[in-house]
Amino acid sequence: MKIHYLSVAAALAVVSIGCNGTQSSEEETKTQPEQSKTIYEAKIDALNTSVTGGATTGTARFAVEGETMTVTIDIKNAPAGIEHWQHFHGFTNDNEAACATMAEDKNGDGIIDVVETEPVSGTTMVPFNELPAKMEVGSDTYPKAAEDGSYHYEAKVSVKDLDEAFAKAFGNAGINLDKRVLYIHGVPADTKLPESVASIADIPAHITLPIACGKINKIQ
Ligand SMILES: [Cu+2]
Repeated sequence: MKIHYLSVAAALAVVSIGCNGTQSSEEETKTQPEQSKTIYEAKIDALNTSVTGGATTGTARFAVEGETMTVTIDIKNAPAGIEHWQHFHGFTNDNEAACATMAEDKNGDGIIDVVETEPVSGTTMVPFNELPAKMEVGSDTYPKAAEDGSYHYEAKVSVKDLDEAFAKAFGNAGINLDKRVLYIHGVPADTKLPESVASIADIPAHITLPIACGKINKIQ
């Protein structure tokens, strides 16, 4: 990354000399670090409010600067006192993921379960728990909502480590954040869910039940 950055700066310097003399090359170099920051955001809206009894909402921000991606997720009004699984979901081809709507409730039980999200949202990809780059979806290090249903999550992720783990799991798809959606999951274990609510692998449905989703967009 550093070598690449230097070569860009050098190329700009050469262009500057060619066009305007040497004066502007210093300015170009100074503005480089700002330009190398890429920011993605997701506005997170509620799903399955008939189960949660309230609208879980929030925002997520992914700031990629050089080798590090800083992820911050702020959630309000989630079921209190429990951990909430959160991941970006997406497709391993070029397709752009979208958040599920009630149109995806194919079995008509009034609940969008995680399996029903797959046709529009793709598969579970990267977990936002203690160590995202480990890509261990089934973990107990996801954030826990406070008594008021809010939580703040923040993680610094090595882009290189995440790229490598992602390639191992999903081949050449690439992280491509702006083709992904962020899901927040989880209702209390004693929530009465119909038998028709499906889950993935042998994970109980109350853990994987989607409670909010946001499309990730590149904003800078
Ligand atoms: Cu998920």
